[in-house]
Amino acid sequence: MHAKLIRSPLSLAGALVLAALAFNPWGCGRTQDADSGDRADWGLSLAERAAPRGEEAAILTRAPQVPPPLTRSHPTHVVVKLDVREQVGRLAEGVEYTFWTFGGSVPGPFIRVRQNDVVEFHLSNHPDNKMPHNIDLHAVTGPGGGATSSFTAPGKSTQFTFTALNAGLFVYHCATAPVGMHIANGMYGLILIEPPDGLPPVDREYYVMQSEFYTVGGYGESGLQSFDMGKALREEPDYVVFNGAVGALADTRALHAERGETVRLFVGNGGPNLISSFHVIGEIFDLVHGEGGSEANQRNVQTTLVPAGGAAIVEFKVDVPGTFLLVDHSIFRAFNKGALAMLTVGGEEDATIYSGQQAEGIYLPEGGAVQAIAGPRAAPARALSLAERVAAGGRIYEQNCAACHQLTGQGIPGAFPPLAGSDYLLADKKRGIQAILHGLQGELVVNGRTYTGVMPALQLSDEEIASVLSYVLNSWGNQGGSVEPQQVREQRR
Ligand code: HEC
Ligand SMILES: [Cu+2]
Repeated sequence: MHAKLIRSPLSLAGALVLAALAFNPWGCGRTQDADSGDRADWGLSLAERAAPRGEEAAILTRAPQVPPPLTRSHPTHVVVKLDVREQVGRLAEGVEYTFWTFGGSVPGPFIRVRQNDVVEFHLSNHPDNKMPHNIDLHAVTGPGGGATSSFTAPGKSTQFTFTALNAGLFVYHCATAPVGMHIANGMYGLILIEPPDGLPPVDREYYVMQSEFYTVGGYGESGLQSFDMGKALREEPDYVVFNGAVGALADTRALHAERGETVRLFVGNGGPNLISSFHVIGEIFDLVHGEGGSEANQRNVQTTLVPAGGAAIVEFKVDVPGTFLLVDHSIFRAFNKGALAMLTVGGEEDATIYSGQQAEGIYLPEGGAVQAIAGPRAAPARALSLAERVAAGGRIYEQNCAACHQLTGQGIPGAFPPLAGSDYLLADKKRGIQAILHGLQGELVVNGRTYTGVMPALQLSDEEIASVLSYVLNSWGNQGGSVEPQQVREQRR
């Protein structure tokens, strides 16, 4: 496995061999040197061997993009410039949050350097910011991982230099007091230290980082939300997300690959508190670099743990097309708190690997038709205006519908039909009333796609059904309109 991971220096020619041998500090490489009998460089001191040549600016990328693999065969002097910005951004549909960010995004930019590179690190704190910040890179050997040298007040810059001694995938984060709050507000990212001979080539590389948010309002409560210290202390997040927001990697923003390609995910966990049980529904990791270490240490893995302040590299070949969901398999986090991303795979079906559904029938052991989910009943105090009805409907939607139809109303391809732009619903809003009152099952075509799932009847009051459907009609570019409680009453049988 080791030999597969690191290209053998013996396979490289002439001077390249010397360079590769000289800068390959891995034990395995040394053994191979000895076996090869080529000792031309053995007289060099350690310092001479690792001396960087040249200088370059690091390419930084925003998640989910990853900088291109390094092609250098020697270490160099790399300049990394990162700035901190405190800014309002989207946490979920209709929910905003004042993020503290590295580079204006959550997670911060992906940094990619080579083992033994000398990294000149500049941290700048935007003058409009309110707080001092610093950075602790887990890839740094030195006090505080750089934090003790990078405390930066708003409007200031600091600089320190480190040598990337150890290969692997590392988390970086702010470590200014209160540390937990700086991390909870979004201050983390990943830095990859490539081994001297790089990682084996793959077709696609992506950057995915999990983290939690603790908001004063509950999940989905709209408006600008602020940090809730009490929930953070109790480790009870309202949101658990990939790449800084609910749906950051869903629908049009999904990751993509074509059938037959190999995919490498650099997975980080900013925490601040939770350990991730990282899983891709419908895929098996062919290789895992557990805890982000430089060696692949496991094959054929279903779910890998990613510790808070830790990482993992997972690789798999996509053999069949479809939508694959990336989740934290602590599953309520995925379907109820946002820890759900999508990888869409294009290409031809392969029935020898996956047939698709081959039979479908109705199985009703309890004799009933559709089972009902009980819910609270709100007593209407007075007639609501359309605006009030839509606002009330938004909350009902988040609690009763979003788990399946998604906060964005886009549904999930193949499983839950969209409510945004649904030709089925928009042709006749009574169908929405019927669906909620009595549930829905059997074949259903929405926007040309066939769905065969089951929607449970929901025990909502006339008032609530009127509100939630008014919200749906007035959201996501739908045509508008309203549903009144009286219209719901008429549909009850
Ligand atoms: C447990 C998952 C689930 C929940 C919760 C749920 N639905 Fe559905 N819904 C479905 C499924 C599955 C279908 C498709 C049923 C079929 O294939 O016959 C559907 C179909 C629909 C349809 C018709 C198809 C379309 O896209 O227009 C509407 C309208 C609808 N749901 C509205 C709602 C509303 C409003 C809520 C919340 C009050 C809700 N649903 C809650 C799963 C769910
Ligand atoms: Cu900070």
